[in-house]
Amino acid sequence: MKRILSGMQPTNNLHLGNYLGALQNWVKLQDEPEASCLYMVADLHAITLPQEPDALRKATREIAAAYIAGGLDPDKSTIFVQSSVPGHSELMWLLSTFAQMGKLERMTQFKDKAGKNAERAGLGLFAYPVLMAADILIYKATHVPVGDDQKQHLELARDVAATFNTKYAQEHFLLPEPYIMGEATRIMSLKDGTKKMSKSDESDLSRINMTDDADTIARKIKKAQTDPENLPETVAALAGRPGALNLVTIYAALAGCDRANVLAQYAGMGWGAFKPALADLAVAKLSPITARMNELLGDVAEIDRILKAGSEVAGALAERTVQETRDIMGFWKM
Ligand code: AQP
Repeated sequence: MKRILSGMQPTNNLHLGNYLGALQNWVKLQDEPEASCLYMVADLHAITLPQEPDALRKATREIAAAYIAGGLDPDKSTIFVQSSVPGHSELMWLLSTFAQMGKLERMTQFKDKAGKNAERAGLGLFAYPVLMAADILIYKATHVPVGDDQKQHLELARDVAATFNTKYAQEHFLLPEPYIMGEATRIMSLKDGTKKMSKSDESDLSRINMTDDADTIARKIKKAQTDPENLPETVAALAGRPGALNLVTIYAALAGCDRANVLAQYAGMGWGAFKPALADLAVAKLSPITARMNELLGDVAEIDRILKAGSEVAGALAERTVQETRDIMGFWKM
C-alpha cells in the first residue's frame, strides 16, 4: 500500500508550471491501485513569507478549486487545508528537536528565498523543511512526489525520522521515498527562460495562470521571450536558447509528447507560426479547467464541504501519529 502526500502553497493562483509539473501527476497517482493520496493546500508554508489575511483565505479556496478542476477527485483523494489539522504544527515542534541547525543552514531554498536578507528572515522560513517533515511523517507517507528543488527537504525528513527512530529504538516513523514521475517537467518564466515560472514572480506576464482567459493566454505567449532564430531540427540545437527551449517544452508537456516530436512538426518555422499554435493548444487544454474552476468558485459552500470532509479524514490519521509520538517521548497524558 502506498500513501502519497503532497501540497501547494496558496501564495497566489496556480500557474501552468504547477499544473504540468505537479497537479497533472497527482491526478495520475490517484488512479494507481493500492495508492491512498492526500493532497493539502499548504497554507502554513505560505506564511513563511508575508501574506494578507483576505488574500490567503481567497487563495486557499482557489487552490482547492484548481485541484478539483484539474482532475483531483474528492472521492479518490483526500483534499484538505494544512492548517485545519493542528497536528502538523504540534509534530513540527516535536521534530524540531531532532533537526540539526547545520543541515537546515545548507537548504538552498532558504538561501534563495531569504536572499541577501537572511538576517531579517523569519524563523519559519528557516524551519520550513521541519514543517515539511511533519507534513509527511504525520501521515506515515511512503511516497512524496517532489521536484528537484524539494529533494533536499525530503532528505531532511528521512534524516529526522531516522534520528527519532534510533533515539527511541523503534520503527515509529516511516522513511518516505521520493516519487519520480518520469522526466520532470520544469516550466520556466515566459520572460526569462533561465528562471522557473513562479507564483510569486512580480511580473504576471512571466506565467500563465490557471485563471487566465483565452485572450490573456494568447497575449502572454505572443510576448514570451524567444530569439531571432527559427525552430531547429533537434532538441540539442536548443542549447543556449532558454526562451525557445521553454516554449517547446511547454508545447510538448501540453500535447503529452516529446520535444523531439514537436520539433519534427515545427522545425524551420518561425515564432510567428509557432506561438499561435502553442496558444491554441494551451487554451484548448486549460479552458475546460478554468471553466470548471470558475463554476466551483461560484459555490464556495461545496468547496468548503469537500475541504471539511478531507480535514476530518486527514485529522484522524494525524491525531493518531501525534498521540503515539507524544507517548513515545514521555509526555504527560490526561
Ligand atoms: N515552474 C515550475 N515547473 C514545474 N513544476 C513546478 N512547481 C512549481 N513551479 C513549477 C511544482 O508545483 C508544486 C507546488 O509548489 P509550491 O506551491 O509549494 O511552491 P513552489 O514550488 O515554490 O512553486 P511556486 O509557484 O514557485 O510558488 P512560490 O512562488 O510561492 O514559491 C511543487 O510540486 C513544485 O515542484
